[in-house]
Amino acid sequence: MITSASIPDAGNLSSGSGGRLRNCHEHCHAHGHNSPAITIEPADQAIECHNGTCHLYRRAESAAPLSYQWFYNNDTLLADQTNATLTVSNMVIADTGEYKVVVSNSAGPVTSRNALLVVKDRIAPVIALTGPGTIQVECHGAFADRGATASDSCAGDLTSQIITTGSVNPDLPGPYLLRYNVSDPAGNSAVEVMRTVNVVDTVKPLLTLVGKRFDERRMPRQLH
Ligand SMILES: [Ca+2]
Repeated sequence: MITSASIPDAGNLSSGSGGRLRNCHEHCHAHGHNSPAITIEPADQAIECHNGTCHLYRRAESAAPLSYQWFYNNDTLLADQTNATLTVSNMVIADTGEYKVVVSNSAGPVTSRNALLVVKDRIAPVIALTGPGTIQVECHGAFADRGATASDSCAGDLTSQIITTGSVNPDLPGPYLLRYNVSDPAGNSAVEVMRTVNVVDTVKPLLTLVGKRFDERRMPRQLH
């Protein structure tokens, strides 16, 4: 059983891997035990899209000065990531992948294990009404719904994805309900937002005479 982690390429070692141990011993001897000694490997992590900051940490010890270089998916060099800790903010779904670091000193490089970093979108979008939540429309008047907007911390503007249900008949007084819903690409649904449209009749009826207008001057005298 391996009790010490002060062995190069510790991520590839196990208690039953005799061949790997032999390779390690050869490597250690070749470098006079001066290669970086690994004490902590970077761990797998799940990060919230755009809202989390990733910290991948690898601890290595050596008497000689150490240098670090992080890589993405094995061979993509992250030019600005040259510290023991990889720190990345505002990660997007496409940043999901494997990250490793190569630690070097004068005796040579040592490569960490690949840490799987999964960027997830677990936050629902938010819908905001455009205009008031309750609208009054005069019967037979014009009505045009101003709709709503939707935004998501990961997917961005989802306004075009909003599904509106319900309808308004401006020619028939009564209350009408419009519902707005949207989901982000990860399937997180926003809290439903609603708008009430009250079609009202507030205009008094207009009476129009049909025929001749009544003229009291032409009434019989006894009726005065
Ligand atoms: Ca989201």
